[in-house]
Amino acid sequence: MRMNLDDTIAAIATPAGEGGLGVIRVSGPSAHRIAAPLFFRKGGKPGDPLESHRLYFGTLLGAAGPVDEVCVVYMRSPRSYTRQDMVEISCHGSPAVLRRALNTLLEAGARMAEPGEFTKRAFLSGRIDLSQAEGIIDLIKARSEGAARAAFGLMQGGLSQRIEAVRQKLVWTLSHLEASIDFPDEEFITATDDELRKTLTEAARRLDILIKSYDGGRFLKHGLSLAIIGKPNAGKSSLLNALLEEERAIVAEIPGTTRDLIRAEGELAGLKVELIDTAGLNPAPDEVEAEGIRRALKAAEGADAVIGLFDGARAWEESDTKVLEVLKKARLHLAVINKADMPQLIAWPDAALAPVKISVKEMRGLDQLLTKIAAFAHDAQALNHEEPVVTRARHREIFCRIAGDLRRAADEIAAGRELAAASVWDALEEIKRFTGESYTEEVLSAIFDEFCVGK
Ligand SMILES: Nc1nc2c(ncn2[C@@H]2O[C@H](COP(=O)(O)OP(=O)(O)OP(=O)(O)O)[C@@H](O)[C@H]2O)c(=O)[nH]1
Ligand SMILES: [Mg+2]
Repeated sequence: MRMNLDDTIAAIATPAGEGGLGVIRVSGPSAHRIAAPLFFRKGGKPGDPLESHRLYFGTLLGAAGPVDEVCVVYMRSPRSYTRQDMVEISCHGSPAVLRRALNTLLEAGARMAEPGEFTKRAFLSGRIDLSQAEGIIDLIKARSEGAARAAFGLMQGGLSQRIEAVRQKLVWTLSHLEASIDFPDEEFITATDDELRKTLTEAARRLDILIKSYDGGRFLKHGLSLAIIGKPNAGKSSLLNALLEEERAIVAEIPGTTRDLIRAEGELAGLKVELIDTAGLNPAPDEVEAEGIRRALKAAEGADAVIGLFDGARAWEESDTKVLEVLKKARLHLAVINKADMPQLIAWPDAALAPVKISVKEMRGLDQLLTKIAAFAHDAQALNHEEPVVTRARHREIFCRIAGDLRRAADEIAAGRELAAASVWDALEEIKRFTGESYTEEVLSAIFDEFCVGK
């Protein structure tokens, strides 16, 4: 990706296809010089200067005549998305019109923008830090309410503020550490070892909270995969259909109805979820069932969370023991007894694992089940809107390294303040990587290549 900020770039910012409106953005030092002569407003003439932050209605002119009736706004630097001079042109949302309008701008001297180049300029100009740029892309790509909320927080600088608070503590700690290193003989009053240790561990603890929010955050962004396992006829397919509120999987009285995995995406409790219905774990399967069971076990192993579904209307069987065993291997697991509308013959064998009781037939207990599923994905902390949630692996890795540096620094104070100071410096370097104050071209490309053209 080119880094030249002096080029004036242009791109269509709205998705391809028919639409009420389509928007073209132009950013760079020549934005006004390129765009203004192409715009003709009633009572004016082409090339009339545009006032900043004022919406104009008129005609966009191409070499071969008028292109479209448009609204145009000029945003003078630094009050724009990129902090550069920008022009935004709203045309009718026709791919043909937009292409022509864009070509007109390119012929007049703009260069086609690369993916994410507008946001990259916003970052390079210092309007946003790197994590906020990441929030913007996450927001564009958010597929559920929860993901959008987390991305919005990141874009607004929710995580940056937390990290800034940590950084200030580290700067304070460092000033005390270094004062006693630089002037060992003087009677400087610096914080005691205990005070410094306390500050460092407290900062590490704050990072732990953020790190802990990652699982919930990751699920918010990518969705939670949830496999349903159980013996034949327990009602797995019925449960999948009920949760999705559509007849996705075949339900029948005949055991062994589902033979292959059925994957379906849905939104449960504001959360993107991929549900996986599986073949019943029949202890004496035929050949096809045996393959289905292998796939079921593999799905349970690979899923983020597993529901073990038991049939309350039947006595406990060997196949239930197998289901329970597989279930408990999953880090996030939930035992559910179905068919609560029938006389209960099941004797629950595991005092340590309390099952949720439901009846899919009568739609009973499903709310409680949904609450438990939501709790899988975001513990109370991640659900709390005030708290930023970590959704990106890059952030989690950096926070883990910082927390490690700080704990090491706390341990090192007793052995020598120089040692501890070096560890705090390491932590400050990591913070710069988070904000993008120090970056490599590789990291930037990895982030901005995710963007679409026009953002
Ligand atoms: N009484 C009662 N019947 C239910 C309930 N849930 C499902 N069933 C019935 O149980 C039978 C089996 O349901 P399925 O959803 O196909 O069961 P499954 O676990 O997917 O079965 P396999 O695919 O064969 O492993 C069907 O006749 C359902 O109508 C319930 O809550 N109460
Ligand atoms: Mg089934």
